Amino acid sequence: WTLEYELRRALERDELVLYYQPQVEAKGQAIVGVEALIRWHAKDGRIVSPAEFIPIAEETGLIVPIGEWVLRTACRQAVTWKKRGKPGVEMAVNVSPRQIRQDDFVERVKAILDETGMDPHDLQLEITESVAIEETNDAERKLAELKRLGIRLAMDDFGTGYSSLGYLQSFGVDTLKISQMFIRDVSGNESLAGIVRAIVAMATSLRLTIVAEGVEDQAQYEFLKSLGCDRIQGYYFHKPMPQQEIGKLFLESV
Ligand code: G
Ligand code: G
Ligand code: MN
Ligand code: NA
Repeated sequence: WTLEYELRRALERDELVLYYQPQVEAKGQAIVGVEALIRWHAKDGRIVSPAEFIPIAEETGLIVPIGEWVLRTACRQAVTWKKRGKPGVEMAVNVSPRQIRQDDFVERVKAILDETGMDPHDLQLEITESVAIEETNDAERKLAELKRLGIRLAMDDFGTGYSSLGYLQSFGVDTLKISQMFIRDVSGNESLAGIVRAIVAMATSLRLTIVAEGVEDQAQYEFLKSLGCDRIQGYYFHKPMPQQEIGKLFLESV
């Protein structure tokens, strides 16, 4: 498959880059975290969307080396920012079910922490509901081991999959990310607003940190803040941006 071949080469030729999207506190609007988001900038100028290549990476298994590169790069970046005097920013990294399925997943994550000097307390792994469905026991054990190191877990795109409350509990999820699917049209849509209210109420009673994703305007922001969402991630505050830009943003705010 050509895209598979090109993707394999992209990794070797350093065509993959990480962008970082800030997460702000709903109340004070301070940046308290960033999510690492992969981008493919081909040497010939083409930009391929992750929505296009991540599914292929998952199918072919390339997500394993790519995911490892993402984790290593994101940890390195977080350590660099911290050394330059920007502490307290949590780094959120997406991990795919396929990565977690590796027998030595825990060892690989530990090796990256050691190699980069990353403090596990600064790291959050974003998992999806499909992890819970596909490999319960095994994944549960591995994630519990990572949590013992201080790593936190976020359930990504909450509400779009099976959304089992049991999984939130058995996986020891710390953070729930409300899918942008619900946020996009929430203003003036009572049934979407009802879903979001219910998710927030449930997450609050489970004492989870709540992140609303895809917040694009003030009305959405005000609504989510009034419900008690802890953090906001979305274009209304910050788009995903390259390392240099976010470095500047941080230094201005220290
Ligand atoms: O950044 P953007 O909205 O274009 O990302 C599109 C999709 O790609 C999202 O579903 C996002 O979760 C996924 N994605 C982005 N970066 C990574 C990554 O590093 N690893 C994995 N597994 N998925 C990612
Ligand atoms: O990992 P996850 O599937 O949650 O990926 C988040 C995706 O959402 C990223 O691809 C990111 O670029 C995208 N995104 C972040 N903020 C916004 C936003 O405000 N609006 C829209 N449409 N997309 C966003
Ligand atoms: Mn995510
Ligand atoms: Na998401």
